[in-house]
Amino acid sequence: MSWRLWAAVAGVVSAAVVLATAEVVAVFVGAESSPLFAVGSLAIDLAPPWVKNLVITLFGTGDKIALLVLLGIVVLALAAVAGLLERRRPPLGIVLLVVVSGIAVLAVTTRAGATALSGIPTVLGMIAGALVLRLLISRLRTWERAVPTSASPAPAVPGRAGGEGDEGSGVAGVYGQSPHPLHPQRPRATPSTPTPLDRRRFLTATAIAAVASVFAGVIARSMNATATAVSAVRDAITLPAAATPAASVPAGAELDVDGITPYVTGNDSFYRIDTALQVPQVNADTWVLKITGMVEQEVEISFAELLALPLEEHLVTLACVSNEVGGDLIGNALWLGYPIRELLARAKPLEGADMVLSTSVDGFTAGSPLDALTDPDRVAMLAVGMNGEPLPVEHGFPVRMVVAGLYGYVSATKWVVQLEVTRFADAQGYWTPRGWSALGPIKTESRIDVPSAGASVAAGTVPVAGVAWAQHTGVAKVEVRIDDGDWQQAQLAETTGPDTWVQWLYPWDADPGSHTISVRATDASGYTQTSDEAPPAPDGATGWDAHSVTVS
Ligand SMILES: Nc1nc2c(c(=O)[nH]1)N[C@H]1C(S)=C(S)[C@@H](COP(=O)(O)O)O[C@H]1N2
Ligand SMILES: [Mo]
Repeated sequence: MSWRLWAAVAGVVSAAVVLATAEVVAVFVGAESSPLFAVGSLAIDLAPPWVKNLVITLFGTGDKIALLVLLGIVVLALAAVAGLLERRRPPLGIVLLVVVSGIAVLAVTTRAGATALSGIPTVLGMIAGALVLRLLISRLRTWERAVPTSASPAPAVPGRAGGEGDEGSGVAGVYGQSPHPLHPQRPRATPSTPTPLDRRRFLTATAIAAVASVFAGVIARSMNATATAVSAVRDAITLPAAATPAASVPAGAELDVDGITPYVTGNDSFYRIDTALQVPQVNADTWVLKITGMVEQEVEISFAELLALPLEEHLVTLACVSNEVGGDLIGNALWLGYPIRELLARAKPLEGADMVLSTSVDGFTAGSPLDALTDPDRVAMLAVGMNGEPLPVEHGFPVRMVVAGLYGYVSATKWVVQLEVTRFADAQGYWTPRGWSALGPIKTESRIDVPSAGASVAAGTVPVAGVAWAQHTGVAKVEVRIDDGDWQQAQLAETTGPDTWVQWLYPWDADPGSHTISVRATDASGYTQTSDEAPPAPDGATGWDAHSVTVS
C-alpha cells in the first residue's frame, strides 16, 4: 500500500472515531443529539429542489436511503482527503475535520427540539477525531522516515524529517524493496534489517481506533436508535380521557406571591431520581405487567388492555425520601392511570401476604405495603399519563406506579413490569439493604420559598410563603415564627385534596435588622412537625425549615 493510501485510511478511521464518540456521548445526552441523522436532515433541507427531484426520480421511495448512502460517500471521501492533507500539509487535515464536524454541530443544534446540550456529542467527537488523526498521521510519518532508502541504506541522517512534497511509493510491510530517495533511514542497530516497530506502532493505533470505533459505535447507535424509536412510539400515543376525572384545580390553589412554587409542577421541571445511568427504553407496544407471587391467579396485562380500562385521574405530590428539609426533591402532577387495587383484586392475594414488590425493567424494586395498595381510600395507581401527556420517558414511560403518601423509593417504580405479591419477611426493595427503612410513609413537612435564605428585603409587609405537605393525610395548619417570637398562623391556599402539597402565606410586618424565619406544619392527624433534626436516611429528614434574612 502506498503512503497515500495509509494516510487516507487514517483519515477514514479518524472520521469513524468522530462518529463513534458522538454516538456514545449521545447515549447519555439524548439520542436526538446524535449527529448522524441530523446531518442527513440538514442535507435534505438544504438540497436544491432539482437535486431532490433527481434523487426521487432515480431512487423512488428509496430516496432517503439513497441520500444517506450519498452522504456517507461524501463523508468517506472528505475523511480520506483529511488524512491526505494532514500528511502533506498539517494541520490542514485537522482543519478539514473540524470544519466538517462543525457543520454537523450546526445540524444538531438547529434541528427542531434541540437543547443547549445537543451539540456536546459532536463537539467531543470532533476533539477525539482530531486527536486520533494527529496521532495516526504522526506515526505514519515516523514509519515513512524509518523505511530504508535502499537495500544497502545510505548513511543515516538523524532528525531529518521526511515526507515533504513526497509521494510514497513505499510498499508497506516490504522493507527495502521500494526505497525512496527522499526517505533517508534513521540510525539503526542493524541498518540492513530495520525493526518494523514504527510500522507496527502506526498499524496498531489504526487498528485499535478502527475496531473500538466500530464496536462502541455500533452498540451506541443501536441504543440511540431504540431511544428514538421509543420516543416515536410515545409521540404516537393518544391517551384516553379519564373515566373518573380529577377534581379541577380551584382558583384559590395558586397564591399571588412572586417566587412561590407553582401548585402543579410541569413535566420539564419535575425532579427526577432513579438508579438508571441510562433512561430505560420500553416500547409500549410490547410492554406487559405481570402480577405474580402469593396470588390465586397470576395476571398479565398489556398497555392496550390497560388503556381500555376505566382510567382515573388524580393530583398527587410525589416526594423523595432523600429530600433535605427545605429541599426540592418533590413535585405535584396530574396522574392518569388505573387503580392497582383493581388488578390485585383480579389476582387475589393469598392470606399472609403483606407486601407488593414492584420491579422495573432495569431491575430497581420497591416494596410497598399490600394494604396501602388495596386500600379503597388511598390513591395507588399504575400511571400512564402525567399532566395530560404520556409519561415522559425519564419519568417511567410507558407505565409507573404512583402511591399517595409513600416516598418514591417504596412505591413509585418507573418502567414497572412486575408486581410480586410477597411478605416483608421474604423480600426487600432496592434501597432497604442499602440502609433505608423498609417502610416509607411521607413525613409531614413545610418549606419556605420566599424570601429566599440570605435575602435582603425592605421593611414593611413582606410576604413569607411556601408549600407544605402531608400526602394522604392533609395539611391542617402552617405556622411561621420570626426569631424567637410566637408561632403565627399562615394563610393556607386551596387544594384538590389531602394528596397534594398546599401553598401557604404569612404577611410579615418586618422591622429592620437581621431575622430568622421558621416554619412548621401540622397535619390533619394532629401531628406537628418536630424540631428534632434528622438526616434523610433511613426514613426521611425532620426539622423545621428556616431562612435568615436582612430587613433594611
Ligand atoms: N425504576 C426506578 N423507579 C424508581 C426509582 C428508580 O431508581 N428506578 N427511584 C424511585 C425514587 S427514589 C423516587 S423519589 C421516584 C422519583 O420519580 P421521578 O423521577 O419521576 O420524580 O421514583 C422512584 N421510582
Ligand atoms: Mo427517592
